[in-house]
Amino acid sequence: MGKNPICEMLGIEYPVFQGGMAWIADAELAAAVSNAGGLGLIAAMNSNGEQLREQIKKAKKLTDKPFGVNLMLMSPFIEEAVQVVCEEKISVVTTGAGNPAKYMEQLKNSGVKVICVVASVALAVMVERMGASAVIAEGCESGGHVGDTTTMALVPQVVDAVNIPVIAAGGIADGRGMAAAYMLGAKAVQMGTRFLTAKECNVHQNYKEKVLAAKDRDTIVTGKSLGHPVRALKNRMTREFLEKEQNPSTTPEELEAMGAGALRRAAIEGDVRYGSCMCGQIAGLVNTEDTCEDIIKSVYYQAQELVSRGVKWEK
Ligand code: TUI
Repeated sequence: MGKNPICEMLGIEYPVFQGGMAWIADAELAAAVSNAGGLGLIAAMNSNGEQLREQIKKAKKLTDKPFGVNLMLMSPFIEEAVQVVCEEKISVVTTGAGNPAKYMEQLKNSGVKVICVVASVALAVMVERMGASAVIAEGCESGGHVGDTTTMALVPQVVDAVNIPVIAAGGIADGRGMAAAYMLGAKAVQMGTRFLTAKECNVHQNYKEKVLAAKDRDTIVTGKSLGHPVRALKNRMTREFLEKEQNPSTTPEELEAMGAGALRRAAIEGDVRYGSCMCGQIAGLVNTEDTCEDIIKSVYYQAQELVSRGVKWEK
C-alpha cells in the first residue's frame, strides 16, 4: 500500500483521530493521542476563548507533534474559538454539529486546515466546495450529536461524492472496524468511545465505568424533537427526557433546560444517573482501560493484518 494521504497531509504516523468530545477531550488527552502518533483534538466546546487558549498552550507543552481543535459550531463561544485557533496557528481543526461556512475563509486564510464532520452527502459536497481538506463521515452509531444515517451506508456514499479524503467515524473501536472503514473507501478513522476509557482520559471515573460496563443496546437517542438528537447511555436522565419529549404538554424550553449542563454533570461531576453520558453504540466492545498508545497501535495493526489477509469464500 502507498502512503496514507491523511498521514501525509497532517504529518501524523497513524491515520487515527480522537473524537472532539465536549467536556472530555482536553489538552492531556489530545497530547497523549498525538504523542502516540494519532491526531489528538482539544474540544473547544466547553471553553471561552481564554480557556481554549490555555488548553492549547498546555498541549503545546505536552507534545511537539501535530494536534488539532474541534470546533462545535453550536457553541456559544464559537467566534472566540475560531479567533484563538487562528492566533495560536493551530494546523488543523475539525468542525461538527453544523455548517462551517461562516468560518471557512478566516480559518483557511490563517493557514488552518479544515476537516468537517458531516452526517450527509449534501454537506460533504458543500464543504468540499468551500475548501475543506477532508471530511469525517460520522454515522449515527456515534455518541453525542448524531445524524440519521449509519456509518455503513454513509461512508461509501460520501466517498463517491467527494474528491477529498474521507475519515470514517461512528461504531469503530477496534481493528475490525478500521478494516471495514478502509473497505468502504475511508482513508482514516475517528474514535470517540474507545478513547473515553483511555488511561489518559480525564473524564470522571463513574462515566468510564459506565462505558466499560455497557452492552450493545445500552445507548439511546434523545432530543430528536429539539432538532439536535443526542446519543447517550440509558439512565434516569434519558428515561425522564424521553417521557417528557413524548408528552405533548412539554415545551421545548423545558427540554432544553433539562439538557443544559447534563454532559458536564456526568463528565466532570460524575453524576451518571442524572447527567448525560454521551457514548456510541460500540460501547459494548469497549471493556478495557488502555493507554492511547496501546489503543492506536492495536487498532491500526489489527486493521493492517486483516486487510492484508483478505477473505475469500469458496462457492
Ligand atoms: O458534533 C458532534 N457530536 C457532538 S457535539 C456535542 S455537544 C452537544 N451537547 C448537547 C446538545 C448538542 C450537542 C456532543 N456530540 N458530532 C459531529 C456531527 N455533526 N454529528 C452530526 C453533525 C451534523 C449534523 C447536522 C453536522 C451538520 C449538520 O447539519 C448542517 C447544516 O446544514 O446545518
